[in-house]
Amino acid sequence: MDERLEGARKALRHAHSIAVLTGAGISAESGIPTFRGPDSLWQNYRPEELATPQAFARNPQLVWEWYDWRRGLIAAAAPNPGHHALVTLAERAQELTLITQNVDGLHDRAGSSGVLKVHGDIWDLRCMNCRRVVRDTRVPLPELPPRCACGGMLRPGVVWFGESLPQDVWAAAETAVSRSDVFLVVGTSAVVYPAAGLIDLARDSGVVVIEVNIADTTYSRSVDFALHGPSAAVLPALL
Ligand code: BJW
Ligand code: ZN
Repeated sequence: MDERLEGARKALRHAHSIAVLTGAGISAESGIPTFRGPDSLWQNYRPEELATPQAFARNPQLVWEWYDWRRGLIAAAAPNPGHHALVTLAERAQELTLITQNVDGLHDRAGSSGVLKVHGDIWDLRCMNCRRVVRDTRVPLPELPPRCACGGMLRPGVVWFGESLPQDVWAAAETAVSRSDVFLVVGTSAVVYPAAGLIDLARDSGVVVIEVNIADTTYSRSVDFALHGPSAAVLPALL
C-alpha cells in the first residue's frame, strides 16, 4: 500500500490536468447508504427496482417516498474528509475536473465548484408536463408526489436506468477525462454505464488511473494504482 500510495502521490504531483470520478462510496462515511452492498436496501426494495422510469410510472408515490427519505438523510449529513480533500486537490492542481455520479450535492457543500453531475441532482425537481426544473430543498416535501405550478407531477431531477445522461455534462466529462494526465476514481463499483466507461476511455487515452475503494472492482487489476481503504482516509493521505 505504501509504495502504491507513493506512486499515486507522485503521479498527482506531476499532473498538469486531473480528472476525478466519484461514486456513492465517497459519501458512505457521511452516513449515506451506497446502492450496492449490505446497507443498500430500503423497505426491502433494491435501488435497481426503484431508480427506473417504469417504477415511477407504476408507483410514483413509492418512488417519491424513497427519494424523500434519502433527501432527509442527505440534508442531515455533512461532507467528510474525502470531499474536502478533493477541494484541496483542486486548489493545488493546475486543472481539475470533478465528475460525480452522486446526486447528493455533498461536493458542492464541501466547496467544490463546477461539479459535473452526470446522474443529476436530488434537489432538482422536473415537471413531467411542462419540463420546467425547480430547485426544492424542503425536507420532507409537504406533498408526495410534489406538483408543479402548472399542475403537472414533478419527478426527481436524476437519471434513471434506461435514460440518457445530460448531453452537455456528459460531453464535458468525456473531454476532461481524455485530456487529463491522471484520472482518480473514487468509491464507485464501476458497474453502471456509461459512467464506468470513462475508466476505459482514460486507459485508451494513456491516462494514469488511480482507484480508491474499500473493495476490489472489475477495474482494480487493470488500473495503475489501486488504493484500498475508505476514501475519507485515503484521499487526505494522498495529499
Ligand atoms: C467505498 C466506501 C468508502 C463503499 N470509501 N469506497 C452497457 C452494458 C450493460 C448495460 C448498460 C450498458 N450501457 C448502458 C447500460 C444500461 C444501464 C447500466 O449501466 N446497467 C448496468 C447496471 C448493467 N445504464 C443506463 O441505463 C444509463 N443510461 C444509458 O445508458 O443511456 C443510454 C441508453 C438510453 C436508452 C436505452 C439504452 C441506453 C443510466 C444509468 C443511470 C444510473 N442511475 C443511478 C440512480 C441515480 C439517481 C439516484 O441516485 O437515485 O445512479 S443507479 C445508481 O448507480 C446511481 C449511481 O450513480 C450509480 C453508480 O453507483 P455507484 O456510485 O458506483 O455506487 P455503488 O453502490 O454501486 O458502489 C459503491 C462503491 O463504493 C463500492 O465499490 C464500494 O466498495 C465503495 N465504497 N464505502 C471508498 N468508505
Ligand atoms: Zn409544470
